[in-house]
Amino acid sequence: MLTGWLRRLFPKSPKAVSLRRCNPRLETLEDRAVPAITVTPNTATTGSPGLIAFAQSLVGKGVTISNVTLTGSTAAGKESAGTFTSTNGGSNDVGFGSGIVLSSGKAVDVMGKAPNWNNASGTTTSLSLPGDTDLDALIAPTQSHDATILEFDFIPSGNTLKFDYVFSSEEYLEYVGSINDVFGLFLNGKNIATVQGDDPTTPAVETNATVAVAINNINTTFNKQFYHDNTTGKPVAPYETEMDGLTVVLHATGTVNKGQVNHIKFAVADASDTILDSNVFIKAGSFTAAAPPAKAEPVLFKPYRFIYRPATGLYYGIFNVINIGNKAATGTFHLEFAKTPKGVKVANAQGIDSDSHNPFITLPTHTLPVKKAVRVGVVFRNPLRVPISTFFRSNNLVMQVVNTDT
Ligand SMILES: [Ca+2]
Ligand SMILES: [Ca+2]
Ligand SMILES: [Ca+2]
Ligand SMILES: [Ca+2]
Repeated sequence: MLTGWLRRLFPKSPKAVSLRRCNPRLETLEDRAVPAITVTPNTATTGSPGLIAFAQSLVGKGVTISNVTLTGSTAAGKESAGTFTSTNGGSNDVGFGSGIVLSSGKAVDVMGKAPNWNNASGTTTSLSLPGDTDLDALIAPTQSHDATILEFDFIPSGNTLKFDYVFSSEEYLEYVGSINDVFGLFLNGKNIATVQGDDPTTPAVETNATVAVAINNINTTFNKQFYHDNTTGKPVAPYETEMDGLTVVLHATGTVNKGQVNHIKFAVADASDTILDSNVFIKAGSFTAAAPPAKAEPVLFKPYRFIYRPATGLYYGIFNVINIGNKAATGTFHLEFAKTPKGVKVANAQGIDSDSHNPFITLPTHTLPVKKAVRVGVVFRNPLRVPISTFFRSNNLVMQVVNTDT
Protein backbone atom coordinates (compact mmCIF):
# COMPACT_ATOMS: atom_id res chain seq x y z
CA MET A 1 0.00 0.00 0.00
CA LEU A 2 2.72 2.43 1.03
CA THR A 3 4.82 1.78 -2.04
CA GLY A 4 1.75 2.33 -4.25
CA TRP A 5 1.14 5.74 -2.71
CA LEU A 6 4.80 6.64 -3.01
CA ARG A 7 4.65 5.79 -6.68
CA ARG A 8 1.69 8.11 -7.07
CA LEU A 9 3.44 10.89 -5.19
CA PHE A 10 6.65 10.47 -7.14
CA PRO A 11 5.64 9.06 -10.49
CA LYS A 12 8.34 7.88 -12.85
CA SER A 13 7.31 10.26 -15.58
CA PRO A 14 7.49 14.00 -14.88
CA LYS A 15 4.97 14.41 -17.70
CA ALA A 16 2.36 12.60 -15.63
CA VAL A 17 2.75 15.15 -12.83
CA SER A 18 2.31 18.10 -15.14
CA LEU A 19 -0.74 16.48 -16.74
CA ARG A 20 -2.37 16.16 -13.34
CA ARG A 21 -1.55 19.75 -12.47
CA CYS A 22 -2.68 21.11 -15.78
CA ASN A 23 -5.93 19.23 -16.13
CA PRO A 24 -8.23 20.10 -13.25
CA ARG A 25 -11.84 18.93 -13.71
CA LEU A 26 -13.33 22.32 -14.41
CA GLU A 27 -17.11 22.53 -14.67
CA THR A 28 -17.44 24.28 -17.99
CA LEU A 29 -20.58 24.76 -20.05
CA GLU A 30 -19.37 22.06 -22.43
CA ASP A 31 -19.16 19.60 -19.54
CA ARG A 32 -22.93 19.76 -19.19
CA ALA A 33 -23.48 18.52 -22.72
CA VAL A 34 -25.19 15.17 -23.22
CA PRO A 35 -22.68 12.35 -22.76
CA ALA A 36 -22.33 9.61 -25.38
CA ILE A 37 -22.55 6.98 -22.66
CA THR A 38 -25.29 7.39 -20.07
CA VAL A 39 -24.91 5.41 -16.85
CA THR A 40 -27.81 4.78 -14.50
CA PRO A 41 -26.31 3.95 -11.09
CA ASN A 42 -27.45 0.74 -9.46
CA THR A 43 -28.84 1.13 -5.94
CA ALA A 44 -30.27 -2.39 -5.65
CA THR A 45 -28.62 -4.56 -3.01
CA THR A 46 -28.22 -8.31 -2.66
CA GLY A 47 -31.54 -10.02 -2.08
CA SER A 48 -33.63 -7.29 -3.71
CA PRO A 49 -35.73 -7.89 -6.86
CA GLY A 50 -34.01 -4.87 -8.41
CA LEU A 51 -30.67 -6.65 -8.38
CA ILE A 52 -32.11 -9.68 -10.17
CA ALA A 53 -33.46 -7.32 -12.87
CA PHE A 54 -30.01 -5.67 -13.03
CA ALA A 55 -28.23 -8.98 -13.68
CA GLN A 56 -31.02 -10.16 -15.97
CA SER A 57 -30.14 -7.37 -18.41
CA LEU A 58 -26.95 -9.27 -19.24
CA VAL A 59 -28.64 -12.50 -20.00
CA GLY A 60 -29.59 -13.63 -23.46
CA LYS A 61 -31.08 -16.84 -24.74
CA GLY A 62 -30.73 -20.11 -22.93
CA VAL A 63 -29.82 -18.90 -19.44
CA THR A 64 -31.89 -18.92 -16.24
CA ILE A 65 -30.32 -17.03 -13.31
CA SER A 66 -30.74 -17.02 -9.51
CA ASN A 67 -28.92 -16.11 -6.25
CA VAL A 68 -27.66 -12.77 -7.55
CA THR A 69 -25.22 -10.97 -5.23
CA LEU A 70 -23.47 -7.63 -5.57
CA THR A 71 -20.38 -6.69 -3.57
CA GLY A 72 -19.41 -3.06 -3.99
CA SER A 73 -20.82 0.35 -3.25
CA THR A 74 -24.51 1.22 -3.46
CA ALA A 75 -24.04 4.35 -1.31
CA ALA A 76 -25.83 7.39 -2.75
CA GLY A 77 -23.52 9.25 -5.09
CA LYS A 78 -20.86 6.53 -4.91
CA GLU A 79 -22.57 3.62 -6.71
CA SER A 80 -19.91 1.36 -8.20
CA ALA A 81 -22.24 -0.51 -10.57
CA GLY A 82 -24.81 0.63 -13.10
CA THR A 83 -26.51 0.04 -16.39
CA PHE A 84 -25.43 2.03 -19.42
CA THR A 85 -26.68 2.96 -22.86
CA SER A 86 -24.81 4.66 -25.66
CA THR A 87 -26.43 7.30 -27.82
CA ASN A 88 -24.42 6.20 -30.85
CA GLY A 89 -24.85 2.47 -30.33
CA GLY A 90 -21.29 2.05 -29.14
CA SER A 91 -19.72 2.94 -32.47
CA ASN A 92 -17.52 5.66 -30.99
CA ASP A 93 -17.13 4.51 -27.43
CA VAL A 94 -16.89 1.04 -25.95
CA GLY A 95 -18.07 -0.85 -29.02
CA PHE A 96 -21.59 -1.87 -28.05
CA GLY A 97 -24.71 0.06 -27.20
CA SER A 98 -25.89 -1.13 -23.78
CA GLY A 99 -25.10 -3.31 -20.82
CA ILE A 100 -23.82 -3.01 -17.28
CA VAL A 101 -20.71 -1.36 -15.95
CA LEU A 102 -18.81 -2.37 -12.82
CA SER A 103 -16.19 0.00 -11.41
CA SER A 104 -13.50 0.31 -8.78
CA GLY A 105 -14.79 3.88 -8.36
CA LYS A 106 -18.07 5.52 -9.35
CA ALA A 107 -19.75 3.84 -12.31
CA VAL A 108 -21.03 7.20 -13.60
CA ASP A 109 -17.45 8.41 -14.07
CA VAL A 110 -17.01 6.37 -17.25
CA MET A 111 -19.24 8.90 -19.00
CA GLY A 112 -17.33 11.13 -21.36
CA LYS A 113 -18.48 14.72 -21.69
CA ALA A 114 -18.60 16.57 -24.98
CA PRO A 115 -16.77 18.13 -26.63
CA ASN A 116 -13.50 16.63 -25.33
CA TRP A 117 -14.91 13.34 -23.95
CA ASN A 118 -11.82 12.59 -21.86
CA ASN A 119 -11.41 15.56 -19.54
CA ALA A 120 -8.99 14.36 -16.85
CA SER A 121 -6.09 11.93 -16.70
CA GLY A 122 -6.77 10.66 -13.20
CA THR A 123 -10.50 10.28 -12.48
CA THR A 124 -10.68 8.59 -9.12
CA THR A 125 -12.88 7.57 -6.22
CA SER A 126 -11.68 5.67 -3.18
CA LEU A 127 -14.54 3.46 -2.04
CA SER A 128 -12.57 2.13 0.95
CA LEU A 129 -13.75 -1.37 0.15
CA PRO A 130 -11.81 -4.63 0.29
CA GLY A 131 -10.38 -6.42 -2.71
CA ASP A 132 -11.01 -9.98 -3.82
CA THR A 133 -8.83 -13.05 -3.30
CA ASP A 134 -9.63 -14.50 -6.74
CA LEU A 135 -8.41 -11.24 -8.32
CA ASP A 136 -5.35 -11.23 -6.03
CA ALA A 137 -4.39 -14.59 -7.52
CA LEU A 138 -4.42 -13.07 -11.04
CA ILE A 139 -2.03 -10.24 -10.09
CA ALA A 140 0.04 -11.92 -7.35
CA PRO A 141 1.87 -10.79 -5.30
CA THR A 142 -0.06 -7.51 -5.62
CA GLN A 143 -3.29 -7.14 -3.66
CA SER A 144 -6.55 -5.77 -4.98
CA HIS A 145 -8.79 -3.12 -3.35
CA ASP A 146 -12.18 -1.52 -3.99
CA ALA A 147 -13.54 -4.62 -5.73
CA THR A 148 -17.00 -4.54 -7.30
CA ILE A 149 -18.29 -8.04 -7.81
CA LEU A 150 -21.47 -9.31 -9.44
CA GLU A 151 -22.12 -13.03 -9.18
CA PHE A 152 -24.99 -15.42 -9.71
CA ASP A 153 -25.98 -19.01 -10.37
CA PHE A 154 -27.34 -19.97 -13.76
CA ILE A 155 -28.72 -22.98 -15.57
CA PRO A 156 -27.75 -23.04 -19.26
CA SER A 157 -29.57 -24.95 -21.98
CA GLY A 158 -26.37 -25.32 -24.02
CA ASN A 159 -22.79 -26.44 -23.38
CA THR A 160 -20.94 -23.21 -24.08
CA LEU A 161 -21.23 -19.82 -22.42
CA LYS A 162 -20.33 -16.63 -24.30
CA PHE A 163 -20.28 -12.92 -23.61
CA ASP A 164 -18.65 -9.69 -24.76
CA TYR A 165 -16.92 -7.12 -22.57
CA VAL A 166 -14.54 -4.16 -22.51
CA PHE A 167 -12.08 -3.27 -19.74
CA SER A 168 -11.16 0.41 -19.29
CA SER A 169 -9.09 2.45 -16.88
CA GLU A 170 -7.67 5.76 -15.80
CA GLU A 171 -4.43 3.95 -14.84
CA TYR A 172 -3.58 4.18 -18.54
CA LEU A 173 -1.04 5.08 -19.54
CA GLU A 174 0.90 6.65 -16.66
CA TYR A 175 0.85 3.57 -14.42
CA VAL A 176 1.29 0.76 -16.90
CA GLY A 177 3.92 -1.54 -15.44
CA SER A 178 3.35 -0.43 -11.86
CA ILE A 179 -0.35 -0.42 -10.94
CA ASN A 180 -2.06 -3.54 -12.23
CA ASP A 181 -5.85 -2.99 -11.91
CA VAL A 182 -7.63 -6.10 -13.09
CA PHE A 183 -10.86 -7.71 -14.30
CA GLY A 184 -11.74 -11.34 -13.71
CA LEU A 185 -14.58 -13.48 -14.92
CA PHE A 186 -14.72 -16.66 -12.93
CA LEU A 187 -16.81 -19.43 -14.43
CA ASN A 188 -17.22 -22.21 -11.87
CA GLY A 189 -14.09 -20.80 -10.22
CA LYS A 190 -11.89 -20.51 -13.32
CA ASN A 191 -11.01 -17.16 -14.88
CA ILE A 192 -12.11 -17.05 -18.53
CA ALA A 193 -11.46 -13.32 -19.06
CA THR A 194 -8.09 -13.73 -20.75
CA VAL A 195 -6.29 -12.89 -23.97
CA GLN A 196 -3.71 -14.88 -25.89
CA GLY A 197 -0.43 -13.08 -26.45
CA ASP A 198 2.62 -11.71 -24.67
CA ASP A 199 3.19 -12.31 -20.98
CA PRO A 200 5.02 -9.23 -19.61
CA THR A 201 6.33 -11.26 -16.65
CA THR A 202 8.43 -13.49 -18.89
CA PRO A 203 11.48 -12.06 -20.67
CA ALA A 204 10.86 -13.59 -24.10
CA VAL A 205 8.24 -12.14 -26.39
CA GLU A 206 5.55 -14.74 -26.77
CA THR A 207 2.50 -14.97 -28.91
CA ASN A 208 0.46 -17.61 -27.19
CA ALA A 209 0.60 -17.04 -23.44
CA THR A 210 -2.76 -16.80 -21.70
CA VAL A 211 -2.87 -13.61 -19.64
CA ALA A 212 -5.51 -11.93 -17.49
CA VAL A 213 -7.21 -8.69 -18.52
CA ALA A 214 -5.16 -6.19 -16.51
CA ILE A 215 -3.27 -2.91 -16.97
CA ASN A 216 0.17 -4.52 -17.28
CA ASN A 217 -1.00 -7.16 -19.75
CA ILE A 218 -2.90 -5.01 -22.27
CA ASN A 219 -1.45 -1.62 -23.17
CA THR A 220 0.60 0.14 -25.86
CA THR A 221 3.57 -2.20 -25.28
CA PHE A 222 2.05 -5.58 -24.55
CA ASN A 223 -0.80 -7.13 -26.52
CA LYS A 224 -1.51 -3.76 -28.14
CA GLN A 225 -3.84 -5.36 -30.68
CA PHE A 226 -6.37 -5.52 -27.84
CA TYR A 227 -5.86 -1.90 -26.71
CA HIS A 228 -7.42 1.43 -27.70
CA ASP A 229 -5.64 4.46 -26.36
CA ASN A 230 -7.96 7.31 -25.49
CA THR A 231 -5.45 10.00 -24.52
CA THR A 232 -4.01 10.59 -27.96
CA GLY A 233 -5.71 13.25 -30.03
CA LYS A 234 -6.34 15.49 -27.06
CA PRO A 235 -8.15 17.82 -26.60
CA VAL A 236 -10.71 15.60 -28.37
CA ALA A 237 -10.30 11.98 -27.32
CA PRO A 238 -11.04 9.36 -29.99
CA TYR A 239 -13.49 7.40 -27.80
CA GLU A 240 -16.41 9.09 -26.13
CA THR A 241 -15.60 7.98 -22.60
CA GLU A 242 -13.71 9.58 -19.73
CA MET A 243 -11.44 6.56 -19.49
CA ASP A 244 -7.87 7.10 -20.73
CA GLY A 245 -7.60 3.63 -22.26
CA LEU A 246 -9.86 0.72 -23.05
CA THR A 247 -9.68 -2.70 -24.60
CA VAL A 248 -11.28 -3.67 -27.87
CA VAL A 249 -14.47 -5.71 -27.45
CA LEU A 250 -13.21 -8.97 -25.96
CA HIS A 251 -15.10 -12.25 -26.18
CA ALA A 252 -15.14 -14.77 -23.36
CA THR A 253 -16.24 -18.33 -23.84
CA GLY A 254 -16.30 -21.25 -21.48
CA THR A 255 -17.65 -24.75 -21.17
CA VAL A 256 -20.59 -25.08 -18.81
CA ASN A 257 -22.58 -27.94 -17.31
CA LYS A 258 -25.72 -28.04 -19.44
CA GLY A 259 -28.97 -28.25 -17.48
CA GLN A 260 -27.16 -27.92 -14.14
CA VAL A 261 -26.43 -25.07 -11.74
CA ASN A 262 -23.26 -23.21 -12.71
CA HIS A 263 -21.75 -20.15 -11.01
CA ILE A 264 -20.35 -16.99 -12.54
CA LYS A 265 -18.55 -14.07 -10.94
CA PHE A 266 -17.58 -10.79 -12.60
CA ALA A 267 -15.03 -8.83 -10.55
CA VAL A 268 -13.10 -5.61 -11.19
CA ALA A 269 -10.76 -3.91 -8.74
CA ASP A 270 -7.99 -1.44 -8.12
CA ALA A 271 -4.56 -2.88 -7.48
CA SER A 272 -1.99 -1.72 -4.89
CA ASP A 273 -4.19 1.19 -3.72
CA THR A 274 -7.76 2.46 -4.05
CA ILE A 275 -7.29 5.28 -6.54
CA LEU A 276 -7.64 5.79 -10.33
CA ASP A 277 -10.74 3.96 -11.50
CA SER A 278 -10.92 0.81 -13.59
CA ASN A 279 -14.14 -0.50 -15.08
CA VAL A 280 -15.63 -3.33 -17.04
CA PHE A 281 -18.47 -2.94 -19.52
CA ILE A 282 -20.46 -6.11 -20.16
CA LYS A 283 -22.69 -6.23 -23.21
CA ALA A 284 -26.42 -6.61 -22.61
CA GLY A 285 -27.88 -9.89 -23.76
CA SER A 286 -24.46 -11.26 -24.67
CA PHE A 287 -24.36 -13.76 -21.82
CA THR A 288 -25.80 -16.68 -23.74
CA ALA A 289 -25.61 -20.43 -23.55
CA ALA A 290 -28.27 -21.57 -25.97
CA ALA A 291 -28.14 -24.88 -27.76
CA PRO A 292 -27.32 -24.31 -31.44
CA PRO A 293 -30.47 -23.77 -33.53
CA ALA A 294 -31.69 -26.84 -35.37
CA LYS A 295 -30.82 -26.74 -39.05
CA ALA A 296 -30.21 -29.14 -41.89
CA GLU A 297 -26.88 -28.79 -43.68
CA PRO A 298 -26.28 -31.17 -46.58
CA VAL A 299 -22.58 -31.40 -47.48
CA LEU A 300 -21.15 -33.19 -50.50
CA PHE A 301 -18.12 -35.45 -50.09
CA LYS A 302 -16.30 -36.14 -53.35
CA PRO A 303 -14.81 -39.54 -54.14
CA TYR A 304 -11.08 -40.12 -54.09
CA ARG A 305 -11.37 -42.88 -56.65
CA PHE A 306 -13.03 -43.28 -60.05
CA ILE A 307 -13.22 -46.37 -62.15
CA TYR A 308 -12.55 -46.06 -65.89
CA ARG A 309 -14.26 -48.64 -68.08
CA PRO A 310 -12.58 -48.81 -71.52
CA ALA A 311 -15.60 -50.64 -72.97
CA THR A 312 -17.83 -47.58 -72.43
CA GLY A 313 -15.13 -44.89 -72.26
CA LEU A 314 -16.81 -43.58 -69.09
CA TYR A 315 -15.64 -42.77 -65.55
CA TYR A 316 -17.71 -44.07 -62.60
CA GLY A 317 -17.60 -42.63 -59.06
CA ILE A 318 -19.67 -42.57 -55.86
CA PHE A 319 -20.35 -39.22 -54.18
CA ASN A 320 -21.66 -39.01 -50.60
CA VAL A 321 -24.17 -36.43 -49.43
CA ILE A 322 -24.11 -36.12 -45.63
CA ASN A 323 -26.37 -33.89 -43.57
CA ILE A 324 -23.86 -32.46 -41.04
CA GLY A 325 -26.52 -30.24 -39.41
CA ASN A 326 -28.59 -31.23 -36.36
CA LYS A 327 -31.98 -31.53 -38.08
CA ALA A 328 -33.18 -33.96 -40.75
CA ALA A 329 -33.99 -32.45 -44.14
CA THR A 330 -36.89 -33.52 -46.34
CA GLY A 331 -37.66 -32.64 -49.95
CA THR A 332 -36.60 -33.42 -53.49
CA PHE A 333 -32.84 -33.07 -53.67
CA HIS A 334 -30.86 -32.40 -56.81
CA LEU A 335 -27.12 -32.83 -57.09
CA GLU A 336 -26.38 -30.00 -59.51
CA PHE A 337 -23.25 -29.60 -61.60
CA ALA A 338 -22.59 -25.87 -61.94
CA LYS A 339 -19.23 -26.31 -63.63
CA THR A 340 -17.34 -29.27 -65.09
CA PRO A 341 -13.76 -29.50 -66.46
CA LYS A 342 -13.18 -28.93 -70.17
CA GLY A 343 -14.93 -31.48 -72.34
CA VAL A 344 -16.48 -33.29 -69.38
CA LYS A 345 -20.22 -34.08 -69.38
CA VAL A 346 -22.39 -35.80 -66.76
CA ALA A 347 -23.35 -38.97 -68.57
CA ASN A 348 -26.11 -40.00 -66.13
CA ALA A 349 -27.68 -36.52 -65.67
CA GLN A 350 -31.44 -36.76 -65.39
CA GLY A 351 -32.24 -33.29 -66.67
CA ILE A 352 -31.41 -29.61 -66.77
CA ASP A 353 -32.65 -27.44 -63.88
CA SER A 354 -35.11 -24.86 -65.24
CA ASP A 355 -33.75 -22.05 -63.01
CA SER A 356 -30.01 -22.59 -62.91
CA HIS A 357 -29.71 -24.39 -66.27
CA ASN A 358 -27.35 -26.88 -64.63
CA PRO A 359 -27.49 -30.63 -65.26
CA PHE A 360 -28.64 -32.59 -62.20
CA ILE A 361 -29.01 -36.04 -60.68
CA THR A 362 -31.93 -36.56 -58.28
CA LEU A 363 -30.93 -38.10 -54.94
CA PRO A 364 -32.50 -41.51 -54.30
CA THR A 365 -34.23 -40.31 -51.11
CA HIS A 366 -36.64 -37.64 -49.89
CA THR A 367 -35.08 -37.56 -46.41
CA LEU A 368 -31.54 -36.66 -45.39
CA PRO A 369 -31.16 -37.98 -41.83
CA VAL A 370 -28.60 -36.32 -39.54
CA LYS A 371 -25.01 -37.51 -40.12
CA LYS A 372 -25.92 -40.39 -42.42
CA ALA A 373 -24.40 -40.69 -45.89
CA VAL A 374 -26.59 -40.90 -49.00
CA ARG A 375 -24.66 -42.42 -51.91
CA VAL A 376 -25.01 -40.96 -55.39
CA GLY A 377 -23.50 -42.63 -58.45
CA VAL A 378 -22.01 -40.14 -60.92
CA VAL A 379 -20.80 -41.06 -64.43
CA PHE A 380 -18.59 -38.67 -66.41
CA ARG A 381 -18.01 -38.63 -70.16
CA ASN A 382 -14.38 -37.46 -70.42
CA PRO A 383 -13.17 -37.77 -74.03
CA LEU A 384 -10.10 -35.53 -73.45
CA ARG A 385 -9.02 -37.90 -70.62
CA VAL A 386 -8.66 -34.96 -68.19
CA PRO A 387 -7.05 -36.52 -65.08
CA ILE A 388 -9.75 -37.01 -62.44
CA SER A 389 -7.31 -35.79 -59.74
CA THR A 390 -7.52 -32.31 -61.29
CA PHE A 391 -11.33 -32.23 -61.04
CA PHE A 392 -11.22 -31.20 -57.41
CA ARG A 393 -8.53 -28.55 -57.77
CA SER A 394 -9.19 -24.87 -58.55
CA ASN A 395 -12.95 -25.48 -58.60
CA ASN A 396 -12.74 -27.34 -61.90
CA LEU A 397 -15.84 -29.19 -60.77
CA VAL A 398 -18.48 -27.18 -58.92
CA MET A 399 -21.46 -29.04 -57.49
CA GLN A 400 -24.17 -28.32 -54.97
CA VAL A 401 -27.07 -30.07 -53.32
CA VAL A 402 -30.32 -28.22 -53.91
CA ASN A 403 -33.68 -28.93 -52.29
CA THR A 404 -36.08 -28.18 -55.13
CA ASP A 405 -39.13 -28.29 -52.78
CA THR A 406 -38.06 -25.17 -50.88
CA1 LIG B 1 -9.69 10.33 -18.22
CA1 LIG C 1 -4.46 8.19 -16.76
CA1 LIG D 1 -11.23 3.04 -6.18
CA1 LIG E 1 -6.78 1.93 -9.77
